[in-house]
Amino acid sequence: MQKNKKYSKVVAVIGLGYVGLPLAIRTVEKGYKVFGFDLDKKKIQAIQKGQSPFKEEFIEKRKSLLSKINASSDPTVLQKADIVIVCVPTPVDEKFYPIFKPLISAVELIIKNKKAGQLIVIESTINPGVCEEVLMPLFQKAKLIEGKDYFLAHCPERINPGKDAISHGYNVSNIARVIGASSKKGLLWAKNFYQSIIDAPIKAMGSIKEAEACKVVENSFRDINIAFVNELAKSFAKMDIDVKNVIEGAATKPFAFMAHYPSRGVGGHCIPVDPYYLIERAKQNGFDHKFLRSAREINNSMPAYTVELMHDLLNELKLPIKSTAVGVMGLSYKANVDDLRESPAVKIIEELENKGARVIRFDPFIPSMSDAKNLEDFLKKSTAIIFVTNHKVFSAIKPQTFKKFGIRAIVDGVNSLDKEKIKKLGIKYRGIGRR
Ligand code: SAJ
Repeated sequence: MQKNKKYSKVVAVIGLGYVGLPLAIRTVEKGYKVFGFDLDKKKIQAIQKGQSPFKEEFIEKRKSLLSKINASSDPTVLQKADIVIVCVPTPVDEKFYPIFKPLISAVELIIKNKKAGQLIVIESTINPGVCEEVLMPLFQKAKLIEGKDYFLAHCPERINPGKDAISHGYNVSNIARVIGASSKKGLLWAKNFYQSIIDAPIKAMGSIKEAEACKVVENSFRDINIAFVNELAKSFAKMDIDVKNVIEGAATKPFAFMAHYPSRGVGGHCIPVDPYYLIERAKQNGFDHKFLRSAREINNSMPAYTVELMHDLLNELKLPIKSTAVGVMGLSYKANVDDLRESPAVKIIEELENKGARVIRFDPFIPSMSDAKNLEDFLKKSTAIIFVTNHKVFSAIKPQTFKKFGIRAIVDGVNSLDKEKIKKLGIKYRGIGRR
């Protein structure tokens, strides 16, 4: 482990999930003394035993560093830190209003266990204005002055769950970051800290609000691009044009085009959530993001659209969807993670059950939610399949295997199966915008 000249600097990370745990490991790897705080005692015990509480390749490759994190659910450890980094979830409620409770409780813990002059960095995704209008008042109430008793900065997280240096090339150690802060000293301190743990540019923004805006803009950009191709998929399906081929064709243009792909829906704790931050915040300031809202409506419609495709195929087979065993292959929101948050699979299962189908769930990453002990058992139990998550482990399945187990119809929710081979075997096939 490389000794870092700032070894005396002690860092505390609040929230040891997909964002906080890789960050804590990376900070240990760069020679800092790190306290990891989380309310979840089971998670703390796992980390203390050197086990990762969830599957993440970045962590798997640095397992030996887990036990070097001083993991604790005792908030007094925060008093020992010079830098406290907040990585707690910021979900939205059923009306898509941002829920800041976890963030506010984390800041209240910091205040209760404060050490004079700490740098507090918020990594959780928040909309413009939250640091100054929600968090700083908490410090003011405790008579703490920013720039003297504490320094506040925002460095929005940019992790890629499920992708690692091998497969995707990006992880917490090499993704460029932006930082905004309320004071010059806080900005400099935060920039120096992040530059010491990340091998990529760290951009200082003009204000904390600009940094807050970056993350919601990045992820809204992704959401609207996915909505664009999802709408194309629905339209091209009616014109018998294979949208995946067209996107791959358009992507040969070496500039001014960025490929996104239609699917059974948009899941995860970032993309389907962050645009609502912007929509809500802008509404409070008298602006309606019609475009962002309609993109969200299009993406939210994809799970039901996917189930309708399955219903059509079963009708073609004169199989009533009622009591037909429909397998949902993959439950997590994207490949190679065990994360169900906002997963389209949840909505697809709901829609199938509303139609009376007998749902067989299977995800090797989430055995506890599976109705089959393995793939063979899953295929045996299913008459038709909706392919929801293209885990690497599924890529080896040959179309003949579906035939062997008598699968009658497949809706390829991630457009990643070999449609021609499947159709040649006499299995009904629909993709999202391809047939
Ligand atoms: N999806 C599509 N079509 C696409 C891309 C994604 O339907 O073309 C779906 C995925 O299946 C998934 C959802 O959208 O259900 C989100 O996918 P994602 O690849 O964006 O995965 P996330 O949620 O892990 O997004 C994170 C984000 N990172 C941060 O917020 C720091 C996002 O900004 C990254 O672009 C993304 O990882 C990434 O590229 O891996």
